[in-house]
Amino acid sequence: MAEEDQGALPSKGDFSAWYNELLWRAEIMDVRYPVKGLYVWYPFGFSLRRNVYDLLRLLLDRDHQEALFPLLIPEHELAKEAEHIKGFEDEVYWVTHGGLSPLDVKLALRPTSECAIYPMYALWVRSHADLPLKIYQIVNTFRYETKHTRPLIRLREITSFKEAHTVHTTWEDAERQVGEAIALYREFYEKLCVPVIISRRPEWDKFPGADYTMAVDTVMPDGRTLQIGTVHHLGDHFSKTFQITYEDVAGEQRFAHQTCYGISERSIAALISMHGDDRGLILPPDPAPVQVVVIPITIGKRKDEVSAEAAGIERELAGAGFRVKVDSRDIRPGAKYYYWEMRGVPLRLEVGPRDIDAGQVTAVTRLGEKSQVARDALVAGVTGCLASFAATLKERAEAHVRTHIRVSRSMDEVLAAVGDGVTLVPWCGSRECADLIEEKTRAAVLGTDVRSAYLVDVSGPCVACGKQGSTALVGRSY
Ligand code: P5A
Ligand code: ZN
Repeated sequence: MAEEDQGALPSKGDFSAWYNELLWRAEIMDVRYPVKGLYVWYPFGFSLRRNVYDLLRLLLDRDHQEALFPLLIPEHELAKEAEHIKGFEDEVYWVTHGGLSPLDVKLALRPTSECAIYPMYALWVRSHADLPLKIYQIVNTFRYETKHTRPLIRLREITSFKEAHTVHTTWEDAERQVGEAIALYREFYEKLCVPVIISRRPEWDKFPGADYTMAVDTVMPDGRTLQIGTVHHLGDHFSKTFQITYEDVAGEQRFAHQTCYGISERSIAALISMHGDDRGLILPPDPAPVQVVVIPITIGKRKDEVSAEAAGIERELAGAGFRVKVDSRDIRPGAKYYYWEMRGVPLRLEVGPRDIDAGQVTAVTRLGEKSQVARDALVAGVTGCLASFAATLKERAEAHVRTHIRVSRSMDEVLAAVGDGVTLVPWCGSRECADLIEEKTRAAVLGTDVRSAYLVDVSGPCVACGKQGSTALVGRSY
């Protein structure tokens, strides 16, 4: 990297500008691909993606199986579930030709894979002994989004769609799975140090074809929410459509009950946005592509000695399982600091002649906390630095969300709160009142049954009509 390239990022206070600039400066995404809503992962971004999705796989692999279904869905399968197709028809890309010949059956690029997977489930599920069935895949999906597209946030090709599809004997068993999926997503976001708010989406905002939808939201730096995961109870709607039946213990044929739940690269958008600062990315140790960077301070004579020391540190840390890199490029240390700060590396180790003489390494976290680590207790020292760094990141993120959730008991208070955050509001549950709130504040009722560490019960007169209401989450979202 030429040192001339060191422009400053826009301040994070201007979140949109900051986000767009960071994506290319930190080499996450290149937005210059000539199709709207499609973006390119740089190698660095892709290694971040791999680490994030490895964490997700690890959680799922406890009791799910990974599989892979086709990208193309025949029109007659996609059209089978009436509500589902109604929800997606405006967003589907169609393949109509093979070469120059029109196809007999139009093929959809999957907007999500219910209609690719469930015809196969109808063949696979025979008996209660086959259930529960829990399968996931990580694939690209296509949605012709008409709202403003944004890298990692609103894509027309979602490149990293993790979708799980489960089949159960009873509605209650599927509901238990909804709970397990929420717990799994909580655990996933803990590893990314991203605080979440869980709620039940209003009827009109549920997944097309679902009984109900539980959503996982986070609060972005500008106070708008981002839906970073959803869990849907599908009841027996799809099993009736696709004839997914099983023989119960008594030998009767019964319709199965299903759930599905998904996460996309919005998880990475949240990770980047939650923690980053004016100098670039800040990554928690778990997903960071490089966890520790070693910078040899080789000014002066003892260059070889310092290089050897840096190499020894790298060997020892790599041996202990850390993702570590020595930056021995022939540029100023300051330029290296800038470079690795932009890429969010949690811990920088500096080694110079003075450190060698003192039997230590200078450790600086990406949040600027400096300490000395004894060379002969390197692994323990680095482990400690990274753990306390992760704890601080989590605390910082939680403070952000905590200070951006307010309580409102009137429309004016809602209006004031949603300018830079979300708010808990008494709401009677009616569509009319939700519409009125939206009209007056440009913020939507995101959900009820709110589950968050910052929850306050605000049951009382609905902010729109004054009838008895219970706690709803209201905010402007991406
Ligand atoms: C659940 C998995 C589904 O599609 N079918 C299989 C269900 N749900 S969903 O809510 O429509 O999508 C799941 C999550 O994907 C993210 N997402 C997107 N991310 C980026 N760009 C998009 N255009 C996009 N659309 C949805 C959301 O986080 C959503 O919760
Ligand atoms: Zn009301």
